[in-house]
Amino acid sequence: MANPPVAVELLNEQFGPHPAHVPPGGWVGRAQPEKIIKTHCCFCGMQCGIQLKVSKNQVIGFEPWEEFPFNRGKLCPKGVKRYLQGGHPDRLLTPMKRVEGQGFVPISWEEAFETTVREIKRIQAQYGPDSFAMLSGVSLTNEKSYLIGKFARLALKTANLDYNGRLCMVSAGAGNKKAFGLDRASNSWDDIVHAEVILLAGTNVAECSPITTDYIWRARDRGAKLIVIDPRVTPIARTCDLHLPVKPGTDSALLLGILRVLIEEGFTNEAFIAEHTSGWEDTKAAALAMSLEEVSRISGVRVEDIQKAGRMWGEAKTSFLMHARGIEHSTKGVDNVVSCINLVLATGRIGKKGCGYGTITGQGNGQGGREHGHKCDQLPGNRDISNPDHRAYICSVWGCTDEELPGKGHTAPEIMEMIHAGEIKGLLSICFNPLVSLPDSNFTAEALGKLEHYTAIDFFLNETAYHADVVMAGSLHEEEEGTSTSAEGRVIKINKVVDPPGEARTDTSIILELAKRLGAGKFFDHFTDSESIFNELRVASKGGTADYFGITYQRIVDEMGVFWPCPEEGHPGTPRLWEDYKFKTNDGKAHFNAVTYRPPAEEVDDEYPIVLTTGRVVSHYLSGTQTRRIGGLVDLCPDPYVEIHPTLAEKYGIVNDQWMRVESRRGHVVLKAKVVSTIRPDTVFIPYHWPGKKAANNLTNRAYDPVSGIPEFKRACVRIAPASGPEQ
Ligand SMILES: Nc1nc2c(c(=O)[nH]1)N[C@H]1C(S)=C(S)[C@@H](COP(=O)(O)OP(=O)(O)OC[C@H]3O[C@@H](n4cnc5c(=O)[nH]c(N)nc54)[C@H](O)[C@@H]3O)O[C@H]1N2
Ligand SMILES: Nc1nc2c(c(=O)[nH]1)N[C@H]1C(S)=C(S)[C@@H](COP(=O)(O)OP(=O)(O)OC[C@H]3O[C@@H](n4cnc5c(=O)[nH]c(N)nc54)[C@H](O)[C@@H]3O)O[C@H]1N2
Ligand code: SF4
Ligand SMILES: [Mo]
Repeated sequence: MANPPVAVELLNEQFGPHPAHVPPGGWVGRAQPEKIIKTHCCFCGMQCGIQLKVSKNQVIGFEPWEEFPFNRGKLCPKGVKRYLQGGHPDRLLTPMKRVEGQGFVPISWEEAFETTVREIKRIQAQYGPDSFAMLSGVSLTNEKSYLIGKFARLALKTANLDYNGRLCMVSAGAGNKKAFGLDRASNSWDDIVHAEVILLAGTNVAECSPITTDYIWRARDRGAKLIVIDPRVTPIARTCDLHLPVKPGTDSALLLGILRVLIEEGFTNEAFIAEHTSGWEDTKAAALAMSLEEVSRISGVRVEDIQKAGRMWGEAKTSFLMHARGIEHSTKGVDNVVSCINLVLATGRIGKKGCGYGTITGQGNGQGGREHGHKCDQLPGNRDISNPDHRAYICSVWGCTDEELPGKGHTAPEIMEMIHAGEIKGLLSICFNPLVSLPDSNFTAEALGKLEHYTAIDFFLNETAYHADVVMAGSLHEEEEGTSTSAEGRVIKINKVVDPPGEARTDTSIILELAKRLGAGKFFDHFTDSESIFNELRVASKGGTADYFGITYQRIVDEMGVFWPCPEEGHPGTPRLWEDYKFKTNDGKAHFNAVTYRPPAEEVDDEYPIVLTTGRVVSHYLSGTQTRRIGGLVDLCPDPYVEIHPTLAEKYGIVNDQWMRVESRRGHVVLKAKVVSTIRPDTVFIPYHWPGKKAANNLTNRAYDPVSGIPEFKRACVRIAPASGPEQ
C-alpha cells in the first residue's frame, strides 16, 4: 500500500518488520481508494498536511501525513472531518437565481454569466465604476487571491475590492509593518520549542490553532514558563504559570504596565535598543507615564501579577510572544500589536534561536491572502496601491496603464456601510459570509436588502447568499490546485484531489470567464492553469516585501514548503527573519511605537452593565457554513451559548443550561447559559459561528480601529436577563 504511516516504520525499526503489518483491507479502512493524495487542511492557518483518499471522484476519507514537518500527522477535530463536505447534499451543483415566491432555481451557466455581466455593466454605466464592489476571502489560494486582485482592478474596473481578512489579520499586518516594515510571523514555529518563556496574548491556541499547542508543550517539557493574557481561563491557560485575566478591550494598558516593570527593574537590553531600534525614548516615556495602580484599575489585573509577568518575561534569556484576535479585534488593535512588539524589542529577543514573535494567522491562507493584492489598499508583493513606484511596477507586469489601474478603495465594513447608504449598488462576493461575520448583523441585513444586484460564488448557499440574485457554484479546496501560506510563512502546495461535481466549476474558471465577458480578456487569456497564475504572481511579488520570486511548485513539493521571502530560485527561503537585524523599515531599524491608552468604543453603564466578548470553539469554523454541515462537529457543539461566571449568574437568578437573553444597543439573542468559573465575573462570552437569531454579531458594535479598520468584535456592552425559552 502506498504511503504506509511512519509510525509503522518506527515499529518495524524497533521490533523488526513483520510481513503482516498491513491489516486486512490495507490501511485505508473499509472503502478501497483509487488514490491517496497529499494536500493540506482547508481550515485554519496551521495548514496541516493531510492525505485525502479518493474513490469515484469522491473524497472518501483521510490518512495522516506523518512526514509533513509542521504537524507530523496530527490533526484537530475539524481536520479529521473536513473530507465530509464534498459529498454533502447541500453542495451547490449548478448556478442558481432567486425568483420571487419560488426561492432559488437552477439556471444555465450562460444565464448566470449573462445576467451578472449585464448587471455589472448597467450599474457601472448608471452610477460609475466604483458603485460595483467585490468582496473576497482568504480560504482561497494565493493564485485565486492574486487573480481576484487583478480581476477587480482590470476587469471589474472598481477600486472597491476588499476581503474577509479585514475582520481578521489587518491589525497585525499594520502593526508588523509599523515595527518591522514587513508583515509575517518573525519565526517558524520551531523556535517556540527553544523559548524559556512564552507569552500568549488573546489567543485560545488549544481550540483555534491546535497544533501550536504541541509546540508549546514541547517547550514546557524543556522547562519553559507560560503567561496567558485572556479574560477567560482557556484550555491552554489552565496549564500556565501566570494567567492575567484582562478586562476585554484594555490590553494596551496592561502591556504598558509590563513594559514599565521591564524598565524599572532593569530588564531592558540597552545595547540592542541603541544599535537596532528607533523610537525608544518616546515609548519609554509613555510606559512610565502610567502607574501600575492605574494600569491595574483599567485592566482589572492585580499589580503583583503585572510585576510577576514583567519579571518572568524579563529574567528569561529566550522568549516567544504570540497573539491573535483577542487583542487584535479592537478599536486599538494596532496599538495592542505594537505594544506586544515593544516588549520583544525592549528585551532584544528576536532574530535568534528560541527568540521569536508572531501573530497567529487565523484563516487557512490568512498569510498569503494578505500579500497578493486583494486588500483595498494593496498590490501584489504587499505593495501599496497609492505608491507611484509600486503602481508602475505592477502596471509593467500586468501590461496596463496607470489610468487603467484604480486607486485605493474602501474596506469591507465600509463597503457594507456604503451599500446601506445607497452609494454602492452592486456586489460580487466569493468566499465571504458577511451577514454572519460582520458586526451588527441587523445593519448588514438591511444593507443587503438595498443592493440592485448581487452575485455570490460559493460551494454552499451561505446566509449572505440568500440575498443574492445569482449564485454561482464554485469549487472546494480539494477541487483545484494552488498554493497557500501557513501561519509560519511557509508556502505550501494544495493539490487537486477531485473534479468539481455536477455542473459546479472551479473558482478560477468562473473569474476568468467573467473577465473575458467584461472585455478584459487580454489581461487574462494567457492563464492556462494555476501554475501559470503562480508564475505571474512570482514576478509581480518580486522586489516587494512579500517576495515569492524564488518559489516554484517543484521546490514546494521537494522541500515540503518554502518560507518567504525567497527572492531567487537558489535562495533557501527564510524560516527565521531578522537574523541580520536589517529591518525593512525606512531607516533599517526596528521601530518602537509609543502607545497611550485609549478607552474602548463602548464603556459599561447602568443600562448595559456587562462586557460581552466573542470568539470560537474548537469544532466550528468561522461563520459555520462548512462545519455546521458536518454531523460529527455539530454533535460536539450543536448550539451557541453564553459563558457566564457563577457570581454574575447568581446575581441575575440564572442557572446552568437555562435560557437567557443578552441585549446590546444593536440587538439581542436568547441562548442557554453555560455557568463556568473560568471567565471574569464582569464579562460574558458567546461563540460566533451561528447565523440569524443565534448570531453573536446581533450584539456587536460597528466601531473600527482607525488604522487597520478591524471591527471591535472583542468588546460590546450588554444587559442580561433570564428567559423562559428560545425565540421562535
Ligand atoms: N476552531 C476554530 N479554529 C479557528 C477558527 C475557527 O473559527 N474555529 N478560525 C480561525 C481564524 S480565522 C482565526 S482569526 C483564529 C482566531 O484565533 P483566536 O484569536 O485564538 O480565537 P478567538 O476565540 O477569536 O479569541 C481568542 C481569545 O481572545 C480572548 N479575548 C477576548 N477578548 C479579549 C481581550 O480584550 N483581550 C485579550 N487579551 N483576550 C481577549 C477570548 O477569551 C479568546 O479566548 O482561529 C483560527 N482557527
Ligand atoms: N463576533 C465575531 N465576529 C467575527 C469574529 C469574531 O471573533 N467574533 N471573527 C472574525 C474573523 S477573525 C473572521 S476571519 C471572519 C470570517 O468570516 P467569513 O469569512 O465571512 O466566514 P467564512 O465562514 O469563512 O465564510 C466564507 C465563505 O466562503 C466559502 N468558502 C470557503 N472556501 C472557499 C473556496 O475555496 N471557494 C469558494 N468559492 N468559497 C469558499 C464558505 O463556504 C463560506 O460560505 O469572521 C469575523 N467575525
Ligand atoms: S483546522 Fe487547523 S489545526 Fe485543525 S487540522 Fe485543520 S489546519 Fe490543522
Ligand atoms: Mo480570522
